[in-house]
Amino acid sequence: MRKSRKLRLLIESPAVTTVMGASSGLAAILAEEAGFDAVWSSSFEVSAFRGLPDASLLTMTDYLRSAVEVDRACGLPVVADCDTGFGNSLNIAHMIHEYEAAGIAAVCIEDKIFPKVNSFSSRGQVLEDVAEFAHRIAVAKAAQRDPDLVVIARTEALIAGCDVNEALRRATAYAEAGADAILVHSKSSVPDEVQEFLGKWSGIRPVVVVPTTYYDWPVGEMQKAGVAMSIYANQGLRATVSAVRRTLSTIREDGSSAAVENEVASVREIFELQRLDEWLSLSR
Ligand code: SPV
Ligand code: MG
Repeated sequence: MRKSRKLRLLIESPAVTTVMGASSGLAAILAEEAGFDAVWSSSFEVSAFRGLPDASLLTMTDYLRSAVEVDRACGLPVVADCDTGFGNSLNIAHMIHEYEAAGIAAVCIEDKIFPKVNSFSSRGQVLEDVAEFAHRIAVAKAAQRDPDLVVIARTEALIAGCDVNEALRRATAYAEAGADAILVHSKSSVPDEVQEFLGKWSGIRPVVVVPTTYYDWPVGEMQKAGVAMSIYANQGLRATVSAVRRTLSTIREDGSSAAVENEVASVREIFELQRLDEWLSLSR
């Protein structure tokens, strides 16, 4: 079964589809091992691992390459963060052709203007005109050949300081333009505004959330509120930074790695994640 079909079935099931950020093949393997349903190829993570800010510096090709690496490394469907779609509606049609041909199950585009900056940046966010963005969604849907490819329209209305009614107005326009799902992003420390959105939502399309700041919201509660998919966008990146920082400073201070040996993964564990034995069995 194609991964796009797999993802569609997951979204249509009553349980919340849990999606973990992964921006390397190894991160994807760990997300699969932990039991997540899908992986999120995050612009924030991909940029950060390149030592760059999430500020539209990388190209579509950079992001596609990372999404493909993640896709090949695991059996999970990939939900690709495609920022604002890398340009206008022409770029979006091209993006759909490229991502679909590469086997990516879902793409997500957001209603901000290019160049964009990460949603949690203190720099003000500028929203795209709602009719223009709805047109881009319609173009994306017309461009797909695989009927199962999932096109997620993400509204940044709440991120930009607008109210829930504006988020609903935008989400409705995008759903009517053909979006398969709506991502409503929020930077509130509690899920109140997302819950208000869900309470007023017509339900014509499944709703995706990214509980980065309102993290104290278990999936069981999300399900009751009507969430279809939850994306844990950057916890892997943040865990990596904390663990690597701690390990490096200990080695530097102690002048040896003795104190960290019991904390860090063994070389054998890495071999297992790489499936080294399986690869070696290919040789004569
Ligand atoms: C990402 O992970 O790149 C996202 C989610 O788009 S956020 O960082 O919250 O904007
Ligand atoms: Mg992003």
